[in-house]
Amino acid sequence: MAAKTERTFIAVKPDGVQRGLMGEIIKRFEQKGFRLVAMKFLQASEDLLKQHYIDLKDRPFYPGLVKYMSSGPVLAMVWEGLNVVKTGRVMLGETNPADSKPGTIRGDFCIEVGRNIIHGSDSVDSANKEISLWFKPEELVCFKSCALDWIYE
Ligand code: DAT
Ligand code: MG
Repeated sequence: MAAKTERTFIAVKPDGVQRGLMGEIIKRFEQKGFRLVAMKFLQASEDLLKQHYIDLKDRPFYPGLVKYMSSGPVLAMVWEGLNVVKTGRVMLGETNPADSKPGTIRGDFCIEVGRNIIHGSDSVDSANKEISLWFKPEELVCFKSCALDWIYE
């Protein structure tokens, strides 16, 4: 049961929001069978985004990345399920959309690495860090999905 409660942080970036792709992205995670735990639509502050991407602070694209991510609202979400971190990354595709296969979100909806429309945690550790950075504990919603017994053996 514990494995099924793994959680990941997914965010639709400002370009995904502006391009009207929020519903499509929510749909993919929902239809896959993952459970929504939290969601909020917000204009993230530069401080929050700097912290979110702190591991990349020495990369040349870091200032541009923070500027792009703060250029408009983002849709921040927490999704839960068996291996959701790894499977979520597979659903996203590669960091560079040019390397992403058709059928993945980045493979289907974007072209350049600096406008790759979606974020997903890359490990369980970073997922936990990102979830606590973006959400208060009381914003995470616990409920038993009635579909659970039809999704898991
Ligand atoms: P990911 O978002 O796939 O986890 P990452 O954590 O390495 O990739 O980088 C975070 C974001 O930074 C990525 O989604 C887009 C941007 N980025 C990464 N590499 C880049 C590059 N070489 N040039 C411009 N932007 C880059
Ligand atoms: Mg990353």
